[in-house]
Amino acid sequence: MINAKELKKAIEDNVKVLYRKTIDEASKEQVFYALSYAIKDTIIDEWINTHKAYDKQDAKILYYLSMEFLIGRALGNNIINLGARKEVAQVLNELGFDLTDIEDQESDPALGNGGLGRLAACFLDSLATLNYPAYGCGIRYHYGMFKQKIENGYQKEVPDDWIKNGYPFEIKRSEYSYIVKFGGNVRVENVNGKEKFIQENYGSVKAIPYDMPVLGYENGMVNSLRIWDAEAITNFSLEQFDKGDYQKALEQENLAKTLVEVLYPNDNHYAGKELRLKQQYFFISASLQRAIDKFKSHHSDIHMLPQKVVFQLNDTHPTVAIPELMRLLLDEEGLNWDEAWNITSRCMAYTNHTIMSEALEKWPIDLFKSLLPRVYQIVEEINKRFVMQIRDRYPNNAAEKEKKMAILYDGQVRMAYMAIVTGFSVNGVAKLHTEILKHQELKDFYEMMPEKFNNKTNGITQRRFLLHANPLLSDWITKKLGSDKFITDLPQLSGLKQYLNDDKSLEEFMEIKYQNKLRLVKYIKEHNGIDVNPDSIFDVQVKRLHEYKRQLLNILHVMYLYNKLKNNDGFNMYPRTFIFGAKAAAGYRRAKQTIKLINSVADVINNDRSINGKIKVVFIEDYKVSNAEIIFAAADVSEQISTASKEASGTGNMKFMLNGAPTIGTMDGANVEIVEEVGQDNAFIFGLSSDEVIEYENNGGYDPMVIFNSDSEIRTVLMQLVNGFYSPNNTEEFREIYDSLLKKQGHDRADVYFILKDFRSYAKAHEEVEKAYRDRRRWGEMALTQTACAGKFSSDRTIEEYVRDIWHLTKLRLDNAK
Ligand code: 9GP
Repeated sequence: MINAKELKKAIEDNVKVLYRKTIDEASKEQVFYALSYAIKDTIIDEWINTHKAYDKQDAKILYYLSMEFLIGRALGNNIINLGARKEVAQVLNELGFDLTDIEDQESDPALGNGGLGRLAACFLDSLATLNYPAYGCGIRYHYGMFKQKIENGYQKEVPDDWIKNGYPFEIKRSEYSYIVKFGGNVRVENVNGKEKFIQENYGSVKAIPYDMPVLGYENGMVNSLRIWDAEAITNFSLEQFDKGDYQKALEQENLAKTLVEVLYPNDNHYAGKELRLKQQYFFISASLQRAIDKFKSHHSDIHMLPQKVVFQLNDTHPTVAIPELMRLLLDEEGLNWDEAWNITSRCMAYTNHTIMSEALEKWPIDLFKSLLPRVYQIVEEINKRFVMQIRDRYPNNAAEKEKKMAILYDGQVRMAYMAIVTGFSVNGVAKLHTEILKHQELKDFYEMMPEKFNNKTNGITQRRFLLHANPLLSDWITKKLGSDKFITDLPQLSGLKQYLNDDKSLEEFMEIKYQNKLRLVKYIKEHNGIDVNPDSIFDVQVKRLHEYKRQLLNILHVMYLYNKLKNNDGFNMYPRTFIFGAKAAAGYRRAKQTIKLINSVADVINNDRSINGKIKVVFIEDYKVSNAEIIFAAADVSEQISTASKEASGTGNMKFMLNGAPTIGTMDGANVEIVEEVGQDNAFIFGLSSDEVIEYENNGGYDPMVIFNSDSEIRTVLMQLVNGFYSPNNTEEFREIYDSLLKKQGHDRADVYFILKDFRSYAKAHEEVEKAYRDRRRWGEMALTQTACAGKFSSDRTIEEYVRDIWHLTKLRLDNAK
């Protein structure tokens, strides 16, 4: 518990010590640091205590291995989880500062791209809240996800130097450094009749961990997020200098410098760059070496590892953990193959987050082999043994099965297959996704090893996305339910259903939404300079920009509405604000063109006085965790419009739902389960089903030209892409987008994401949205239903399922816990 007097003194003292200033002279940024260090001080004992309890209770530990942790700002979240928001706000008030202003000083640690990294961050929050011993293991990228600027409608990427001024919530732990080796060759020696594999002529770096505290909610539990930084091995370099091997020493300096420099800004798309594989091996090797050492400090028998350690592979990115653990067990621990395999396959579990083929990592064998020569030998052996199994099991069609399932095939290392073959669990992230994996994408594996497959529908943490993001709503819920138990038990929200028939409660709920809309209006004015009408419907699509997520469908529909407004005097439209927020990977042309299109449409529509502000289009620059919180709380409508079958789960959909925004969406990912919870009547569903999409993909039969020729309104919208309507200075600006919808692409089909096919049913669903919104009571009921039914989508539920079915962890007891 925070002691207000002590906290005040600590802030004042920190300002003095850090900046030689008194509090009345301090800037907001200085107060941010002073407060953050004070908060860290209050956490530190619990952090130490938690890790002592790990040791004392000989706890089984989860290592959540992930290239990305999109944690967002820590200060506010830590204060929330300490249960001290009101006290801290009060103390700051007394010192003449506002807590929200101070929180705004923190740079957003953006060590992730989107859903995958944010999920990892939500999981850490839930693990600590539920008392499960766990480390998040990742990379301390010096530059996180780029900051997005919009210039003249185009996205511009600006480096995100998030640690420039130091990050108050991390501790460098040099004592746990490890060496990671790259390249060279492997020499085999015979030692006492046993083969010994020695990697030589390699380059190496030192991996140094930085720990960040991950607080449970008011339970005294503090887990760690461990992110690895790289340094050159100085003494080794000196030795090289002595030998005159100047080049080698420089290479090591360089390797260390570049290794952790940047996060690859690709979401659902793998870049195939050598540096990326180096990053993967770097953090995996260091994390595994540390996990084994930690285990060995309490146990003498390495065979016990699966009882005490479990590694979850967050997508294929950390899969090199499999051969690396084998290497450590074979070469360092001296086990034989069968022993090492037995341990490895019982320690490793894999989560698949996508069926998008461009996201499934495959490494060219030559690259893999030259970078990780010993690890590659092990991959070869794993593959050889698996291929033998295939031949045994499918004597009549072995060649075909090998083509579909072998880890090494066609000059490539197929990482997902290695994870499936080795691990004891393979899970998808929403029911529909898991079914597609089992019966389409990974059907051969499912047939061969069905017992490994399971579903874990994603979730989000209500501590950040309700308590922190929407304090008005959380306070109201607490009042209505007579308790704040929902903070750690989200299904309690179902208690709100009793207010669905209560006009007064519905009005209160709508008033909170209105206040949150005003907060967003202010943000948009400050950041975009656009005036937005808070009485309009806030229709929001925020997520990474990707063709399959179909921001294009959304903006084409806006263009269509605008045409209707302009051309049809009788067309009566409820005012709408279409809000977009999305970053495009720097090298993703089509995505960047879509951003330009949205901004060009915004320019034309927002400046057309003749439509009386009936439509506004806002592209929020630099969508990130901190502004996401403001956006979710203010949304009336949640756009979840991916081509069915493509979005594995989605988690933004859950954040909107929790904050009372009904979904307009396809039956894709977790939308399906959201509809299950709220009922068909409380969602606006449209478009092809996943089965229909897959059927068209496999057997053809869809020609967008037919729609273009027969639907004049759609045709007009498409023509406006190429007649200068939105790009008077360059009619070719959007030609590629136009072509992608109508002309055969690399794929052999046009409109690969079925935008024209789904357009009419999307427009119809929007009409339904408007109809429902016009009926204030109905809308209130619908909106409250979303929040009341959101219980299932807490990451606490997801984590309990992982623990029950995969990790088998035991809750830690904390003696000094509150
Ligand atoms: O695209 C999925 C998204 O649907 C899901 O919610 C998220 C978390 O499971 O993972 C995303 N996948 C990736 O970013 C790459 O596999």
